[in-house]
Amino acid sequence: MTASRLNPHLDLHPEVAAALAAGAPVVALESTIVSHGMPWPQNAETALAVQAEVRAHGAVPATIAVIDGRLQAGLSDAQIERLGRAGAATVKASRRDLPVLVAQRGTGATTVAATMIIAALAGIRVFATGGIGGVHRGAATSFDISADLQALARTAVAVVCAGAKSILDLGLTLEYLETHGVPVIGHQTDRLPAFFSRDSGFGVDVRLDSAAEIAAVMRAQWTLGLDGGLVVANPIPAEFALPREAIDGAIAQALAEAALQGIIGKAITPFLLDRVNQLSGGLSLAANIQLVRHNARLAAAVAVAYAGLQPKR
Ligand code: PSU
Ligand code: MN
Repeated sequence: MTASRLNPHLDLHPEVAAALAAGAPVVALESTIVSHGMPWPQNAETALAVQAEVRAHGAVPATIAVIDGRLQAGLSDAQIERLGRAGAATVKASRRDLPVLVAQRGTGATTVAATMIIAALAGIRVFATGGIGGVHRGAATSFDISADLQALARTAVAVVCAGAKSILDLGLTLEYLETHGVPVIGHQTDRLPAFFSRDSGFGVDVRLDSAAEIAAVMRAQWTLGLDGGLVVANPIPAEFALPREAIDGAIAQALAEAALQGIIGKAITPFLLDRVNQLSGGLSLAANIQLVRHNARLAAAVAVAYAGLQPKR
């Protein structure tokens, strides 16, 4: 690891440091999906496969986490394996956890929000994940709105995802993003995808069909001085999509169990993800793995296109 000159708490993997110095494409990847989003060993296997997808499509992967108080962009395979084995024993680190982990030299797996913040500190503008957090169902009384949405409002990173799971209220999530000026781009679709399914029933803000068009919007946004992020919603490939009915029952049951057990705060999303995985059987995990890999390929193409728009060094 190389200490970054950009921030005293940031370390870059040498390969990431070299790519950034050369203006070469880099794709950030999150680590909560490893620790809290999938079971061992598929979590670590998927993290490595996703990194390989990014490489195969011309960019350098930078999986992000906090290790012993250091913000790290780019992890070793051994570090990924450690996060995968530890699973939910690792702290799930969102925005507000970062200062505590840094000051106390703790270790945390970063959510979309925290990954965006660290990516931006490192100068990485494209990030691939599975699904983003959002406004939870019942938020009118629970106030549960993921910090991912505030990070999207203020952090200049494009997040390639398969939309969001319908454990969330997707309509309210779109309203929140609109209020905060976050473009929601559909890649080759005008429908907002809902993670396992290609259509949530809601539309996106704009449909763009190529990585080059997406990169052009990113560049326009940031040269306009509009500092926030963008959502690039990339629907799961049709051959891996699950019928809505196959997943709706699992989501309804998981939500009911969470309410019964009084699960709230940062515990709720991991609880719901885990229960939906269990209740829908191996089917949902297989789809999850495929969509993350698919997002990594698009993110690499967007990073390549975006790097091509930057002045040469
Ligand atoms: N949704 C998924 N898979 C995930 C997550 C959300 O389908 O792995 C993870 C991501 O790391 C996301 C986080 O940033 O959960 C959101 O948690 P919360 O709702 O507590 O902000
Ligand atoms: Mn929450």
